[in-house]
Amino acid sequence: MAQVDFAERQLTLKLVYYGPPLSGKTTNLRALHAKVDKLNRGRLMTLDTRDDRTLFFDLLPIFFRTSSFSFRIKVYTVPGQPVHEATRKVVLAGTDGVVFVADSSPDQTQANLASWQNLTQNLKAFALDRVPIVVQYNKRDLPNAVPMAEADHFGDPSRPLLQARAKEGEGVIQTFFELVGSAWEHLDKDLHLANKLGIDAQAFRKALADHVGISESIGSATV
Ligand SMILES: Nc1nc2c(ncn2[C@@H]2O[C@H](COP(=O)(O)OP(=O)(O)O)[C@@H](O)[C@H]2O)c(=O)[nH]1
Ligand SMILES: [Mg+2]
Repeated sequence: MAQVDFAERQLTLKLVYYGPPLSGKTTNLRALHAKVDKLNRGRLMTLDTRDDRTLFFDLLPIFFRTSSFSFRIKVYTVPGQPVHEATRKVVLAGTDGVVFVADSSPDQTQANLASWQNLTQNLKAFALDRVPIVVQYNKRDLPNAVPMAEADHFGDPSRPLLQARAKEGEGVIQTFFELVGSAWEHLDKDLHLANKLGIDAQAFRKALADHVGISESIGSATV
């Protein structure tokens, strides 16, 4: 759950990039790190997965302030390999939203589904099954990428599917903004952020775009 400190006028959100092994979660974070102004982000911490370690994840802190409030967003990735289940649970605990990075490669269809099922199971165990999930189909550059018309909607035909080529930085900011906006709206229902902070969802999205966004993101962030 988000931490909100009214005395310090600070809100901290936790977001997690989830998905099968090698779908491009770390690449998303690297691209975000490269695109966000360095005044608005901390060091990208990435730990390479080796089987003799117990805890691996990437973490990118992003922050910005408005005239009245400061915001911190901690963005994590989880390791996708089944063996790292314990790490996934630790990282997922208390999340305010999830980007599910699906792999567009046709031979990863089953791996996508297995990871999705693992995600929904873990969210349920944490009573987080209502947090927003944004699905991103990454690696759209692959010549044999699964056509979007045939892509799995993971149980909800009306679920929007975002597209990305994270390696080239395409679609990364859009995905991030989509999730941050949805996470705000989700939290607002419980915490009444708009009332307490004097900033509504639209103003929050605009502040995010103004402070963290780059030109390519502004349009998509405000629709
Ligand atoms: N073709 C292609 N490869 C990608 C893309 N994004 C990531 N990759 C590659 O996929 C591999 C796994 O990426 P990584 O971010 O480490 O995956 P993670 O295990 O989900 O963190 C790397 O070789 C990346 O360069 C993409 O958009 N297109
Ligand atoms: Mg990774």
